[in-house]
Formats: sequence, structure tokens, C-alpha cells
Amino acid sequence: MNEDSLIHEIAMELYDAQKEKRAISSIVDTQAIDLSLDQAYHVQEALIQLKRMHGSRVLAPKLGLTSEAKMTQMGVNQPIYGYIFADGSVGDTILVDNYIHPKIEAEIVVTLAKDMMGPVTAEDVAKNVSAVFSGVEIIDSRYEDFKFQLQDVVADNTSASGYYLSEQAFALEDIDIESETAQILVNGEVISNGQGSNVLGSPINALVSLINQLAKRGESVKAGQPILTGALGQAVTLNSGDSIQVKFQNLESLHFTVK
Ligand code: OOG
Repeated sequence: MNEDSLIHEIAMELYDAQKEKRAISSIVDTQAIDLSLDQAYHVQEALIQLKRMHGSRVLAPKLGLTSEAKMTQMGVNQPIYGYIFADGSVGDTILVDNYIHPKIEAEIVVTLAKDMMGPVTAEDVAKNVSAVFSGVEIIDSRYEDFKFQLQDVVADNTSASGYYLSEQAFALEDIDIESETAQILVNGEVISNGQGSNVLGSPINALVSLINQLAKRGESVKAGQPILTGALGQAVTLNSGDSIQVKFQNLESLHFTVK
């Protein structure tokens, strides 16, 4: 099989897994397909193209593996990126049946005042932040038990599945996003603790990485796109019947019922 057909075939496999809510085995480990990181991003592009063809609209790029722990585990020295889709938006009730094995992550979400194309510095980005929101990302790896190699998770659009954004917005000057903390409570019990500095030292650094990586493919981050900058702490598995509170220190706290 030539490279293009292989890339398309893997993208189809991931697309179908998401549509049919069925986990597949790791492409790299179990299916023994050797992909480079570049090829994995080509699979991601093909997957996004398939979703577009079926009516989904890309809302914004997003980051993944921004914590030191996840990067070490995956053997990378920079985070990865994927995309969220407008139809991935969730309300305050999350239906587990819409996913394979969903988890929730607390994140700081940032919008820019003007489009930005890399190379950029943290200073450039900080000057151009129009608002800071709290948010959550629903991640739902299409791989069994969330077991994947780096190329698998890049191909799988960084496990992206859904998101929720706070209504309340802050100016960057009014919030210390590095020291901002978030806890995830499940039925009143704290399951996850996180802080802005866990995201590459600052969510601003995560944005810098995103903008600079996207520039390599000629893409900019657009004004107003809500950028999920990466998990502040551990992801938490969602089970039907759970009541989830995501308590941010200063940003808006969020509540969900899982059905
Ligand atoms: C992939 C990446 C999840 C993050 O913030 O690290 C992510 C995964 O762990 O399934 O978005």
C-alpha cells in the first residue's frame, strides 16, 4: 500500500471508531505500523478532513501533553496539538453514551485579540491576549484503555472529543494564570489537583508552542479562537451518575452532571 492510502486508511479507522464509539488497538504497538511524527500529523489532517466532509466545523487548535509528566512519559520535549470542533461543545449534562470512555480535564482557555503567526515569544503572546476563561476538555482516546504511543495520539487528534467554556472572562492583567489552581471533585471528593504552572510553566508558553508549531504548516491562531492550553492536573474518568465540580481558584467554577 502506498503512503497516502495507508494514511487515509488509518484516518478512516479512527473516524469510524469515534463514530461507532468503539475502541481500537494502538496502531504503532498492536498493528505494528511504523509512523513518523510527521506521518502521524498527516493522519490527523486526513481525519480532520473526514470530519469536515461530514459537516463538523473546526473551532480552534488545542494543545495536548503539556505537562512535564506526560511529555516524559511519551518521550517528547514539546507538547502536541490537535483541533476541537464546534459540535464538540457540551452543556452542563454530559452523556457518557456519546463517547467510548470519556475523561475530563480542567484547563485555562485563552483568546487572542489579533491573529498570530509564528515565530512568536511569550511577551508577544501576553500582549495579544484578549480574554482568559476557565474550561474543561473531554478527552476520549479512540484506543483501548487510553494505551497509545506518541504517533497514535497525534493521529487520533490528541484524544479531543469535547469542551465547555466558562461564561465569565478575565483580562490577563487581572489573573495570575501561573498560580491559578483547579480541583476536580467527583461526588464531593477531590480527585484531581492542578495549577497553571503545570502547563509548560505557564499557559502562555503553551500558546507560544502552539503558534510556533502551526507556523511550520503555514497556519496562524486566529483572533477569538478559544485555545484550550492543556490540562492543569490529572484527567478524571466520567461515569454515569457522577456529579462533577471543577473548582477554579479565581476563574469561574464549573459543574456537570454525568448521565
Ligand atoms: C492525550 C492528550 C490529552 C492534554 O491536555 O494533555 C490532552 C491524552 O492524554 O489522551 O489534551
